[in-house]
Amino acid sequence: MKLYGATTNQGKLREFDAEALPGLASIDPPEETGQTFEDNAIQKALHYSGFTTGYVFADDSGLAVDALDGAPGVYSARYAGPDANSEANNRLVLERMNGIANRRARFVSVIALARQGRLIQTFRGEVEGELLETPRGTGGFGYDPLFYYPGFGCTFGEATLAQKQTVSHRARALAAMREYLQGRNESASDSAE
Ligand code: ITT
Repeated sequence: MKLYGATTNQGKLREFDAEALPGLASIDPPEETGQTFEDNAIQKALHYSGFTTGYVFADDSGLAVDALDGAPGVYSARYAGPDANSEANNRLVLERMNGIANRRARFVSVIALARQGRLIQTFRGEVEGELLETPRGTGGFGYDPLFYYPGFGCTFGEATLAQKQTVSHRARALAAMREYLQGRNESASDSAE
C-alpha cells in the first residue's frame, strides 16, 4: 500500500516521516475555506488524493492561544496577512499578547486520510505549552521559537527535530493514523485467511 504525505510546507514534510506525494509542486493547492482544522484537512486530503491511486494524508494545523480565544487557529499560516511569513505572524501574536499574563497555548494538528477523492478518517493531536515574550531558537518552523514546552525546559525552536517528534501535535496525529492503518491491515489479512 502506497501512502503519501501532501503538504507545501517543508517544515511539516520533515515531520511527516512519509514519502511526499509525487509531483505535488506542480499541483495547484486547494482553497482552505473551512472554519475548523478538520474541515481544512479534509479539503486538502480530498483534493490531493485525486492525483494518485495511493493513500494520501494532509495536515491542517495551527497555534491556539487561550487568551486570544483560540486565535490564530485555522488562520495560523496567514495571521498577519495572505502572504505573511512566520516572522510577521510571530510578531503579530506577540503584539496581541503584549501585557497578557495568561500565556497558555496549544498546537493542534488534524490529519485527514483519503484515497482517490474519498475521505477515510481524520486524526487529531495536540500539545500544550506557553508563549514566551521573545522568540528562542532557530529550529523547527512557524511558531516553534515562541512555543515553550515545560517538559523540555525550552522552546520547540530550541529542541531537536527528534525531540519535538516525541511529543508534538503532528507526531500524535500521525501515530493515531499509523495505528488505524495497522488495524486495517490486520483486519484485511484476517479476512483473507
Ligand atoms: P499545507 O496546507 O500545504 O500543509 P500550510 O503551512 O499552509 O501548508 P496550514 O494551513 O495547516 O499549512 O498552516 C499551518 C500553520 O500553523 C503553519 O504555517 C505554522 O505557522 C503553524 N504551525 C503548524 N504546525 C506547527 C508546528 O509544528 N510548529 C510551528 N508552527 C506550526
